[in-house]
Amino acid sequence: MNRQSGAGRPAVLAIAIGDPVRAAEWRDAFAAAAPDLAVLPADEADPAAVDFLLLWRAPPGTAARFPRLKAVLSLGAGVDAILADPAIPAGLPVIRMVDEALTQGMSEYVLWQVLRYHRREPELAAAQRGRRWAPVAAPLAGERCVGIMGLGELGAAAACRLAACGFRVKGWSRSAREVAGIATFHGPAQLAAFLAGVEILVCLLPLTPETAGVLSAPLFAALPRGAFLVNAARGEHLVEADLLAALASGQIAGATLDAFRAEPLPPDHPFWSHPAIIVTPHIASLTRPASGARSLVAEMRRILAGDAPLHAASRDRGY
Ligand code: NDP
Ligand code: OXD
Repeated sequence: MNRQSGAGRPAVLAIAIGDPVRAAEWRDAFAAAAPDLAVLPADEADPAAVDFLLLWRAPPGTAARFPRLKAVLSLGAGVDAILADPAIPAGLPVIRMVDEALTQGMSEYVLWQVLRYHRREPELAAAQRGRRWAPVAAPLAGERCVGIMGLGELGAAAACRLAACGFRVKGWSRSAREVAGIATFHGPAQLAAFLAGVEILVCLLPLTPETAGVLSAPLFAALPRGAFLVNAARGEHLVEADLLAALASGQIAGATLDAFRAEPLPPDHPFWSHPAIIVTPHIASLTRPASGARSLVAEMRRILAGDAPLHAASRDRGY
């Protein structure tokens, strides 16, 4: 770390990740990124000696067990679960995962799914299943309008990747944003203008009280008939019954879903077998331990040096 905790000893990071294999990978990655940082599993640490806590899918109340934390670090970009913990101390910084590899992975996932729908893969796949030779013409990218909800770290990069491929891209955020080559909209008042003409809609919003349930019947109705949906954000953004109804009516022609209200998606959930739904198991972009640990070590160094972290979530905004 090159820095002491302030108590004349190396800084201590405790890891609270449910999956033990993943926890061990992260421990190794932090040891490589900061050999002078003491890293240990949260349940083996002396709570009063822990400076930083890495959290992923830990039970509520976990952070409150450590009285001297300087910050909580999130293994994921989304901090909704951490901020929803009623026991998390009010002024404690919560650091989001912002990492180039995570961003690149998400842009690749979005590009993959957008190209599937753009090139009419569902129709081609159905034709193949029926042994039908059924040529379909796809428009060129410049004739296709893609909308990205959320123009943050992930959404803005995905939007730029799509624009670089020639798509017409619109983006929607909470506050006004300028992104080169993207038509930008913000706030509830501009949502309808954003959605108009969007043939493939990608959700990369954080989960907050304002965004929960945003992917619902009124939003689907504001898209052109036969639009496609890609939700790589959170399951709670989607009103599941509204999607099923929109698919049944043809208002939505297909959906790719990566995040779900219940994960793992229960075996009897209708999404698994729906012919117009692609399910991926929350893999749109996985945080890679090596680069993720480097990003978080940089944040810990800033905090130990008395500087403001770059990627602290805002408690007021909820993301
Ligand atoms: P950021 O915080 O960087 O960006 C969030 C964007 O959403 C910002 O542009 C923000 O607007 C916008 N936004 C927030 N609230 C609203 C609102 N009420 N109305 C309109 N726009 C809003 O987040 P990231 O890009 O890093 O991550 C986004 C989400 O992606 C994460 O929260 C997580 O849920 C999901 N994710 C999913 C993964 C997966 O594998 N499926 C992997 C990683 C993340 P503004 O610019 O004005 O602040
Ligand atoms: C997430 C992540 O927030 O995996 O979903 O980073």
